[in-house]
Amino acid sequence: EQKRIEVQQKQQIQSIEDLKQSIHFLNPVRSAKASVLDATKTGIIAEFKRKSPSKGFINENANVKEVVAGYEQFGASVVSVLTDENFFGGSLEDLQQAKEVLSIPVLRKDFIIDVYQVYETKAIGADLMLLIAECLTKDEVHDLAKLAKEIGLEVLLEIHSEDQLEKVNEYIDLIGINNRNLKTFVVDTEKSKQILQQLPEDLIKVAESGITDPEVVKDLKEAGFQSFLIGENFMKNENPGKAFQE
Ligand code: IGP
Repeated sequence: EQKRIEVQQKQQIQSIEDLKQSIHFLNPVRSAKASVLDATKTGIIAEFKRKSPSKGFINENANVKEVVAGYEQFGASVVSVLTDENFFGGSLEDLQQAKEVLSIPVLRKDFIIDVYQVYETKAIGADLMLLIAECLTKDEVHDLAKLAKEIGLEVLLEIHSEDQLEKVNEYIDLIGINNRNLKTFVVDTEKSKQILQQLPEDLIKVAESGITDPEVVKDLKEAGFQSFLIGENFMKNENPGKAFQE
């Protein structure tokens, strides 16, 4: 509720009706699923993130357009943009700016908890929306994902433990396993590999967080992950796009 009020304040209270009006339903969605599977790209979802609760500032003054253009140039399949301001120093505007210079799909990374934010996600030009199982009931995941699909967004559901698997439904396109515990910040890729064994076949499987070197990517790929969400390891460099290339 608090989050919803803040979002509305930031937006100068655009009504949900205004948001619905502003959505171009016929805009072709850039499919993240397709882009991740495109063999000419790397399968990496490269994230634009200025700061994080675990690290504080990573790259405070990064220029969003420069960074994401670099990501695309060097083979990212998807770009993720944090729009949460409180914890991650992001904004809706960051995502809008990213979208202006990209031709690959853009993921809105935020704590989505209600219908308003789903329309907002579409209105700012995102192609794909994150839902975090830990923050939502099974019914909420269902309703938000269903709405997202209806208005032309793909959905990435993030889970962190086996018991959250029951929240997967037919509206989910990609499933992310977060290597990092959101409460303790501990990274554990072995646990993610175990959970992977139990995922439905037809979903695209994304390994998220704490990936710091190519060896880890190789290991996770061999385990069966098709995509890798990486932020800090790129953002901590002065030129994150170039860091991606290396
Ligand atoms: C990226 P990292 O360790 O490479 O910067 O992680 C991404 O996985 C992380 O930012 C993230 C996140 C989230 C942020 C994963 N799930 C949920 C905010 C909300």
